[in-house]
Amino acid sequence: MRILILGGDGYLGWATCMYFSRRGHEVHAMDNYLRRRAHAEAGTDSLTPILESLPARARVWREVTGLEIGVTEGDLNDWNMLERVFRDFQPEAIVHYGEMPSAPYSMIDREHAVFTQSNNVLGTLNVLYAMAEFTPEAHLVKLGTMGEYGTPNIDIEEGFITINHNGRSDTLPYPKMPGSFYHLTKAHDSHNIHFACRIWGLRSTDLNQGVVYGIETEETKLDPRLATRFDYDEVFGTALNRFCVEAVIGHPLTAYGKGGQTRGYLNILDTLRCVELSCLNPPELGEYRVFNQFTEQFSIIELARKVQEAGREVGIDVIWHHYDNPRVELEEHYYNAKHTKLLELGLQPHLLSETLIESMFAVIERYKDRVIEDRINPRTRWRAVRERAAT
Ligand code: USQ
Repeated sequence: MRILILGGDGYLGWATCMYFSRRGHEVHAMDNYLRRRAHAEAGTDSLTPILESLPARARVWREVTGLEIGVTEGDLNDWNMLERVFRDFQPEAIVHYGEMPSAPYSMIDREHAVFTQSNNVLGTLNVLYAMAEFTPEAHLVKLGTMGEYGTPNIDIEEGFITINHNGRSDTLPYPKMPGSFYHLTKAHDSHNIHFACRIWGLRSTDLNQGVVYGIETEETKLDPRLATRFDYDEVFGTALNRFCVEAVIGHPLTAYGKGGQTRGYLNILDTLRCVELSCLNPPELGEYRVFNQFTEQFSIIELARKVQEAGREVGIDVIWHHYDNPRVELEEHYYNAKHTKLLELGLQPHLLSETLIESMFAVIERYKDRVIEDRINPRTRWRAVRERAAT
């Protein structure tokens, strides 16, 4: 299958490029390096050393495996470039990770919020137009987020809910209540994608993914130069990945607030398999479907305890602090999200175990001298604009 991977330089994007290439697909990666630029501006970096560009990564991939990955260094908001990629490559599937992925980044200030929304929402709108014009039969596999739903006090369904109202019934998109300007972009994208499927007959799978953890895949292990990025800083790092780095360097685990915040989590290996299952089982033309992509749910305190137990096994003394929560979110709440559709397609989850956490510790240990410790504690406050206005 010809697969275009948007955001092919990122944590999941690069791992996905190699995964599909190794399984015989023709892969083309596109990326505008926005995350590399954001790190350079903030003085932070990936824990794992990664090669300087996508062409360099593709060169080493060819050297190690003999396989080709095509590359375009460019922006989804550059229509001429996007048009050229779609015309030349004629993708059958488009795996779309090409967005600014961080909730804290989107909450820094007005400029970051506006950039996040225009980059993500307009970039995806361009992708929809490119599909409608050049590859109307292709399948868009779009990375959405479980954060689109927020934390409602009822069960979360997979994308749609049947509502009985005043004696009538309909199946409608599940209500959205995202928790950051970033998470909101994914909800806006979902509406645009659903609309494009309805009016133009496009097809799409919206993957509402939970928080991903893990540092290695079968392909990254082939050669250290094939590492994918791994962020642990307060802006781009996510809960479990951060906790593992914090444990290894002896920093208290940064549990925000009461720590009852519960989310869906999954191993990076399962992300790759879920995206593959979606590509291999496309929806009908005109269909917009939603899969909730996670394998287990945990609260922050449960995660901290797991990291602490894994630490005990390998002689690391792990402590955690309840940090003043920089976000505005429920810290104790009901959470029960359905996630059966990918299992029905054949997903066999890699569940979180102490052994897995210990193997993450071992990889982190190798690179621990690269950790910039003063970028770990939370700084980005959701109410910053109101706090600034009040002083
Ligand atoms: N949290 C802590 N301590 C930390 C980091 C996070 O207690 O050091 C808490 C947060 O307050 C939040 C929860 O952990 O309650 C999850 O935060 P996160 O930073 O791990 O993940 P989040 O901001 O929700 O975003 C991440 C990805 C995003 C993806 C989302 C899936 O960055 O791209 O969309 O996970 S989900 O969380 O299901 O919405």
